[in-house]
Amino acid sequence: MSTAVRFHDQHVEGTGSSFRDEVIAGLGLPRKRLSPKYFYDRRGSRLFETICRQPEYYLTRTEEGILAEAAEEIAAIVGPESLLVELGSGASRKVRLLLEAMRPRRYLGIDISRDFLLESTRRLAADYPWLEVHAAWADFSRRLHLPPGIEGRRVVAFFPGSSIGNFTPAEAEAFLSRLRRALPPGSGVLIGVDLVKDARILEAAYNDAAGVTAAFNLNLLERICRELGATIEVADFRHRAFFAAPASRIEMHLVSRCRQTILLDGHRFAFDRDETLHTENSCKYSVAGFQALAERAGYRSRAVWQDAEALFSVHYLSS
Ligand code: AVI
Repeated sequence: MSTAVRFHDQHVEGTGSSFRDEVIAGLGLPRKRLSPKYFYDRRGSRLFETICRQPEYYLTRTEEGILAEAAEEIAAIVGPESLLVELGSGASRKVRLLLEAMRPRRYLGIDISRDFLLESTRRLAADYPWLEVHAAWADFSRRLHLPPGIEGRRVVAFFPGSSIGNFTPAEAEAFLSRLRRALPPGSGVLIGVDLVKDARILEAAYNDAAGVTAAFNLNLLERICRELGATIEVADFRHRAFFAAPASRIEMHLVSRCRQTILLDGHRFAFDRDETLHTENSCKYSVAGFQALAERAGYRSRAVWQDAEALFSVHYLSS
């Protein structure tokens, strides 16, 4: 088997224009907001990797612990799959535990961050010469389909990290039903879901003492300046993350420290002092609450794993 990665360019919409259009639309709303998918340029992806190593950010190490402990059991339940698809593959570290236990024939990593995707899939191809490695550069939150030539096989989708929490529950349900329709019948989904818990633990995870989450949030404004040529005084914004109990979610915002105006492509967006730009929701579920959501999307829950402190859960769903 060659160690080359087969690259599939599915980024048909063109990042630049859709990013610009969404920024202009989001800043024009009465309650300004932007999609968290725009965090992940090269710098944002690197900052996210650093967040995952912060002591307060329990999600990554807890999910890795669950996967390490349950990998053989997961492989036995999931069965011998010919294709493992990772959604939002990022640094592709957790998937190594699954690859080693499941030994699928093919791996497909899908990510919105092109360079990061290429780096991580090249590393997988080098480390697992028995594996056929595919990389698809795509925004799977918008459109989801397997690249030609690898559709129609038995598939397990791996969606780690509680990225499903970055959708609202309604969006998560719609996304899971799209995923179910995009994969061949009998396919499964292995999905990491962060659990609702004491607000202090949650808030600490999104306000790390080293300020990495703050830099990740502010990088969105820097990216808008870098890529879209906007004029923004980034230092006049600050990071804010808090647990909104009624919606069971962490909300991240960028708060304007003063009255100011952002200039972009002839548009002017005025901020009052303390006005916010809402940049992310990170929804937290109970196990039963997530299972009910998955059922509404047409999935059945086949198995759930949790850590001893019930911080995080990993679900196996199939249709
Ligand atoms: C990728 N996603 C699941 C992370 C989360 O926890 O919602 C993104 C993140 N935002 C701030 N810290 C991490």
